[in-house]
Amino acid sequence: MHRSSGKSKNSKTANAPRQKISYEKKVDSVISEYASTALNWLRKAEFLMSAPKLDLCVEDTGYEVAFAGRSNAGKSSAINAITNQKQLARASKKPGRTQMINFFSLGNPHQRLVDLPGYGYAAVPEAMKIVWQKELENYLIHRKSLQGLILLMDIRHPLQHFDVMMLEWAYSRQLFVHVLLTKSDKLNRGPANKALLEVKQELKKMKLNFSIQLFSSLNKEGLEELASVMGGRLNFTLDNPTGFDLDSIPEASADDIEDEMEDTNAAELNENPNNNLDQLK
Ligand SMILES: Nc1nc2c(ncn2[C@@H]2O[C@H](COP(=O)(O)OP(=O)(O)OP(=O)(O)O)[C@@H](O)[C@H]2O)c(=O)[nH]1
Ligand SMILES: [Mg+2]
Repeated sequence: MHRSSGKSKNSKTANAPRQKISYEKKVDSVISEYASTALNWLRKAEFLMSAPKLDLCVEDTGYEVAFAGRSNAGKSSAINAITNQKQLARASKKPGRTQMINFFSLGNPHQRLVDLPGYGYAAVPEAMKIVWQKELENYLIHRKSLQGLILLMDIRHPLQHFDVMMLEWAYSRQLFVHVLLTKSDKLNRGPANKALLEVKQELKKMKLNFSIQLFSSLNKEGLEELASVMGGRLNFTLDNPTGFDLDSIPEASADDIEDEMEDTNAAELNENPNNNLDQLK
């Protein structure tokens, strides 16, 4: 029997795969329309304020998603990547850069993302570390608008002690967690996918049904997937992209934002260039 090469325009077998591909493309395009619109929306991010403690945070209304993880995991860089802004959040080679709870509005003050100080930073004096951890804990326990966490782990050192504590604690509080395995550019494709699979399996073993993805702020891997998750959790819809009456909210001027940024810098505490990462075990 003559076997079709699969290239003939008239053959049924040649048409079949083409139909399947076009169907898949249609489904993908629905997903990516939401993801790319959400990504555009996230680009509206503006610095709102920094707070050293829960009482001083912005009003606890609307929806908030916080970026959490060990110091140096890439939280501030991920916020800059997802919002397509170079210096919205302060990223640094020196661990412990983010020392306050930093709020960013997304087009209106009722939908926010939050950059949290990293945990596991050894070089901070013990007394200060205890104060920070208490404040972080207060925020995580009492913040009503907090929908959940984007939990970042360096793909080369996932699931360290505090990460597991954070995951279990979030589960017990019924907060969602979306895990980012960050700095995926540091590994080749094979090892990166292997790491992803291994962490997925570990989460499954712990009976933690959280979503997870690869992410790189450097080469922008995973932006759309993250934008989709954040949009969903922050109540972003295509029909009513903000969900709020924008006219009723006064906009901050560029000067206000600059002033606030300067205040934040002034308030940031002792930086020691000799600091090393505390490897939590
Ligand atoms: N190669 C690579 N480096 C990254 C990536 N993301 C962050 N980094 C680097 O990792 C370091 C720490 O990044 P930050 O974004 O400041 O980390 P952080 O989690 O906010 O740290 P803290 O504020 O200390 O909690 C910086 O030197 C970044 O340039 C990435 O995707 N790829
Ligand atoms: Mg930071």
